[in-house]
Amino acid sequence: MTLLRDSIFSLRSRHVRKACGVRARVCGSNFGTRVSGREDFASKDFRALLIVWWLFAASVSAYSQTSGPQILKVDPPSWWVNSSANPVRLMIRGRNLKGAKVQITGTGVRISGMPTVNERGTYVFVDVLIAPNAEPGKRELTISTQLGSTKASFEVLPQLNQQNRFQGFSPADVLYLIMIDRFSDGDRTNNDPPQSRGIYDRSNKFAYHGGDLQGVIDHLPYLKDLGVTAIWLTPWYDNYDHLNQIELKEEKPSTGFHGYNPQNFYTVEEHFGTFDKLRELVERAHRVGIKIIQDQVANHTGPYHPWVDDPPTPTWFNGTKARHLNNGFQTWVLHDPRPVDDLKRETMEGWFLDFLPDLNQSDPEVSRYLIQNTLWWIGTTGLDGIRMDTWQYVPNSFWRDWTSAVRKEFPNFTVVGEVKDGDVVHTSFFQGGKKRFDGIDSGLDSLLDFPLFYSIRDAFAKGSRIDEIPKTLAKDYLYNNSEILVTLLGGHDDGRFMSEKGATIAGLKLANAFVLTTRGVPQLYYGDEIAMTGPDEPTTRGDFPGGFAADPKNAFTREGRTAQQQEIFEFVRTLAHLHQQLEPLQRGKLINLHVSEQLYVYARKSTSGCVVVAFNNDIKPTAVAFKVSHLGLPDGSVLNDQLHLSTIVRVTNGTITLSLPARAVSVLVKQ
Ligand SMILES: [Ca+2]
Ligand SMILES: [Ca+2]
Ligand SMILES: [Ca+2]
Repeated sequence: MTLLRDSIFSLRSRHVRKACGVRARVCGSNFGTRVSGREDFASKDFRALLIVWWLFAASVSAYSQTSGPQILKVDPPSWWVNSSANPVRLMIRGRNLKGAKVQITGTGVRISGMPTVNERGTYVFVDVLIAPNAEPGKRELTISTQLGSTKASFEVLPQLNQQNRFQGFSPADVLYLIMIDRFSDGDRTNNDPPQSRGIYDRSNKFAYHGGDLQGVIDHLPYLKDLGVTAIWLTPWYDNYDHLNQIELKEEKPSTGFHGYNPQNFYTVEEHFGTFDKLRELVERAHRVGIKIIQDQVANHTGPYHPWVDDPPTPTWFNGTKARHLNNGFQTWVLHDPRPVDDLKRETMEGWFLDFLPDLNQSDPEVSRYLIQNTLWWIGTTGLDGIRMDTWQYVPNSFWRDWTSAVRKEFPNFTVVGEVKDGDVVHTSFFQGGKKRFDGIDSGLDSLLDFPLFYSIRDAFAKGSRIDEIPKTLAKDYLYNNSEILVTLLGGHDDGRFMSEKGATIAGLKLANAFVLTTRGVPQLYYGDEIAMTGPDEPTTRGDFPGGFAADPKNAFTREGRTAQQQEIFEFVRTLAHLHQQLEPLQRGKLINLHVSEQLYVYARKSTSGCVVVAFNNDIKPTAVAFKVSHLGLPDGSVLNDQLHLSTIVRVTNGTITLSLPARAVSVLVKQ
């Protein structure tokens, strides 16, 4: 009975709070003015009547449900001891939850404060405090209303040891982006799972193809041999289980094989494997010195997320399925100190492609949910970094809270944000480390270097002027820290390098040599090391040959590669290993030595020495001379070309004179 009375009291007090909140402005204007004593008493009587009416209405509304509570989901399902996020807020989804009270049984845990329930009685928010000495194991939640009670499970986890976990990434790493569905099918039993029958079809480029986490585990030795030290995996969240009738591709329904349309932020997509398989991948990658970077989405959900029809709070999304802004991608207004407010709102709150529900991070429950979700994936798996999707469409005020929560729990962690733009002025605005004109430091470490990506494509694929590259790099001062930017020549949202008009293997080699020797954190895209083609999305997301059982050739092995594939593979492998072996390529300062229309020579200089890199992007051979005396290379120094070991140059009169064949690169290191 005590429980019942508490429940009624808590429910009523919540409704009273809400009533006053909603009416505050009206109350203030009507009742706040000094009037005669008689009128004042009348007003008080009216106010009392109003409160009684609200209490009555609240009770009627509370008991209009006719069945006991049902629980469908608890987010997060677990948390670990000694976390900086304590208490952890549970969002319990179910039915008939109006007036719900939550208890937790078991040692070392307790409910903190009163739960709150949304208006439809479909979500309860409640805080759980975990004692530092709480024993790991399952705990039981009891959710009760006047009409009954039900149980749900919550697990206390041990805190993962920091060693070899939560490592972050740095310019010493070589990243490799894998689209899970298209890399390797290591487990054929999950290709057409019972949960989501009928969306696996390798002959359909918009369907699932069977790639999974086991396929990545199986190829860790391949990646290690290639010289990769960190893998960025496209999102592994559970995506919708059926055809997407909203997003038509070539006039046909699509699927969420790419992972960017979550229907559940706390589960691994069943086509990719299980949570245990993910943990196994992280552990086994760490054992061979490879880090794992998770691709996260915080701007939106997939179009079929259960929240779309049943939002946990009235302001969970910006707008509703029926009534919302459409994102017009007027992104320049985001760094404009004099923005047109409506345009800014459209870009920040508009639904991506008009159908991806835009999360409202200004709702404190949304913010808390997203922050905890990020911490949960890191804290339960031990992963090392995050690539955050659609960074610029989320308010900086949220990112400030999100990055500080991540850093508080995992101090070495690194985050790279996706701001897809070719303009350094725009891109650099989003990097953290200092307050911008909006008075906020987003805390973001790194950005995908798209301005440089476009220059790389122009110079090395299309054969345009190479000096566009140093011209782009000359704007580095706009970044707070350009050394940590992630450099790339290909990714999953753009056509492949080799499908650009004019692309050649020679050009692809130059592009790889540049990415792996310039400043920043080099990122490779799966399959570029064997010159895969694909002019658009999703053909740029083709299946890696040999990753799937029926494949006639296995390009993961030397025997399975064509002569041309072997040539580029060996070249990328050599550069990736040089990047690991030559410390100046990881931490050295970038110094431009010579730039002309199709020649670019630079050094990477650190306290341990220097590496000189020279490009001829012209279709005819040439010679170039450049000063090196300021690099600590005295006359008589002899340098070897690491890519053609028979090539030796000598410093004379403080100068190196170098002959370069057509479309060639030299990486020179002092003997
Ligand atoms: Ca599979
Ligand atoms: Ca699914
Ligand atoms: Ca948004």
